[in-house]
Amino acid sequence: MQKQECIAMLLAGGQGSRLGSLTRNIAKPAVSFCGKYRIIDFSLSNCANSNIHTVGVLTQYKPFLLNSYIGLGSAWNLDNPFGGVHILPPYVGEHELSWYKGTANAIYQNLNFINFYDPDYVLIISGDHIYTMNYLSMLNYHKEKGAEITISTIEVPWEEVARFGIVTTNKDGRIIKFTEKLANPDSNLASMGIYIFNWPVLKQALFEDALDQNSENDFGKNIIPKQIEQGRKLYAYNFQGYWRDVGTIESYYNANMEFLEGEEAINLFDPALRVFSNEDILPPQFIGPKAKISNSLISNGCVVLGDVSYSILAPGAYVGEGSSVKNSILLPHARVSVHSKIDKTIIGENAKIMSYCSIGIEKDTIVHQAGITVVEDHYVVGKGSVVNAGSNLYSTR
Ligand code: ADQ
Ligand code: ADP
Repeated sequence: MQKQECIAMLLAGGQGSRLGSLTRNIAKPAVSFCGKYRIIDFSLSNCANSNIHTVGVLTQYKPFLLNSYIGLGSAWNLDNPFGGVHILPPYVGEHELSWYKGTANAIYQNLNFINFYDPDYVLIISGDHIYTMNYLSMLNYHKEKGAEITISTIEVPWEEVARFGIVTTNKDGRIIKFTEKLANPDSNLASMGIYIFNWPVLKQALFEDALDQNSENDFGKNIIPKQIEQGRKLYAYNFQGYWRDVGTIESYYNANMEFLEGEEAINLFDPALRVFSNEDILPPQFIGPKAKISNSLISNGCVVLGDVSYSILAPGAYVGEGSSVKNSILLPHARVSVHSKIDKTIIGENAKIMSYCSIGIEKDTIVHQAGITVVEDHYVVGKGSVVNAGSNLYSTR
């Protein structure tokens, strides 16, 4: 074993209940994103691109697909003799039969893992963010500032501040105040939930937190505010670039669609910050003789016989003859049969829309069907659901 300067702990255990039926039976980080990727690809690729070769992935909710997807980490170049990707399921000990409580508890239960590598720094990241970042730039900043803890931050629109931890800094970038998900904070500089800790500082903070009966064992709610209170040196690393927390259907839909706009989202062609994925090997996409496709991402294994515009098709998706798909996202192996019209819809993995359906198009009878939810003005067809032939679904909102 080679001593590592910095190892990463990737939090991938959240249920993602706000993604509703898309996370039925799978953890949020394993949800398909932007065609050929899954959400966790971005964080794992960032580790590889930052030369962080040891990554502990903390799982909890429905980890099966996530575990098999990550495998040995070869897809992200993270399989190596001196570190690698390690899946860390919740500890079930003799006296303790508990799942991870908060994010801090998840790391606390794996202190032995970190001890084994005895790093100087621990990078804590999350499995449900879409961004490319070289963590070494953040680590350099952490060292330059002589920080004990560095939090990566980004300015978010004022309407969204309540979804985030918000920091206030002095002129030097030192964090003087941190509030977690408050309705009216006094800044819009949000924590990205990405932290670098000096390892001894993290260890001590987690031990103290574990002894505190009133703590929810959460980084945002407990650990960070407590460290500021204790006078620790916390700095904000102001990240410049694209970053999205895709925790809700709206943010998930919008982030996907941003990849069709080109300029604003991530440059997926950047050789220094490549995004890797462990996509199944599938045949080349087949575009039929009558198909019309514009402004869309079409992945391997797709068959398009109808019309597709402003949409993203994940591997193995199918659009039958006479059907049209607009402003929509088809997740892996989703199927739209013949003569159906689909607009502003997310179709979950393996879900099927039978023939002569209309979703989100005409204002007509509203058919309620199991497996379909309406979020804002988008339809979500749950993973594995079937929409019967001839159904007409339209939101009156
Ligand atoms: P949230 O995004 O609400 O806020 P949280 O629910 O704590 O954060 O989840 C963070 C990550 O940890 C997610 O990837 C989740 O899947 C995972 N996770 C949650 N509980 C876990 C557990 N017990 N075991 C393993 N993994 C777990 C946080 C910060 C805010 C910040 C936002 C930015 O608290 O301050 O602004 O992230 O998105
Ligand atoms: P699938 O093979 O995908 O199950 P079919 O091609 O057998 O579907 O179509 C069957 C259903 O499609 C019928 O029950 C009917 O509701 C609907 N359907 C068929 N033709 C029409 C049409 N011209 N207009 C509207 N709905 C139709």
